[in-house]
Amino acid sequence: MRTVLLTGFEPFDQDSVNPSWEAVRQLDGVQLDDDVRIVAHRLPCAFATAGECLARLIDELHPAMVIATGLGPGRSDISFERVAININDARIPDNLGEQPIDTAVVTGGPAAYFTTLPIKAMVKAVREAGIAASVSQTAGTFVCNQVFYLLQHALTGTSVRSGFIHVPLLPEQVTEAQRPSMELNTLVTGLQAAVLAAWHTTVDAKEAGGQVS
Ligand code: PCA
Repeated sequence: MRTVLLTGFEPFDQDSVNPSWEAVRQLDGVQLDDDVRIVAHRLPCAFATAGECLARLIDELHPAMVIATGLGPGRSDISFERVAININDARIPDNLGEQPIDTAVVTGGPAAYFTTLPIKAMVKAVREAGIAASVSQTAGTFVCNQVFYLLQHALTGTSVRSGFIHVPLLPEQVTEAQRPSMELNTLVTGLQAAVLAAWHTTVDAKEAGGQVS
């Protein structure tokens, strides 16, 4: 049996839930094919421990694909990250009180890594399920970007594809009316469609997903 490792994060910044973990935990054990299933794990929201935790999971599980997810407060759709950059610049402290400013994720590492997931096909699959999705050109500079960078760094040169997805807040987390959110069930359905598309797509779709600045 092969494994697709799906991770979500613990809550951070005074939130009591993190929709990324609430959604991926519901996909734990889901079968993608006869011999492939999703295994879901939660990562700590801390610069010092998140990467270690992910590295341990990769060592133990030998996954055939890895998709990390996190909350992007302010995101209005399921967003598929294109690029991880080699910088930590935290606007708020992480869950261990650490707030790195302008430090490298990996000293001497490349400036950036691209996702190795077929993100255009994944966006398409989620939209076909009637759920809002887009390509995102930045994963931020907090713990999610760090984990995304470390993930791509660890798997570079292997055949294991990997990447990162940001999800919106849940409706119950939104106090100001104008902040976007997405229902948990919608997130679960969207993420499942995305993971399935990733698993079954080797050559990405050629569809516009960029932005004019
Ligand atoms: N979102 C944060 C870190 C953990 C999470 O779920 C981020 O976007 O960096």
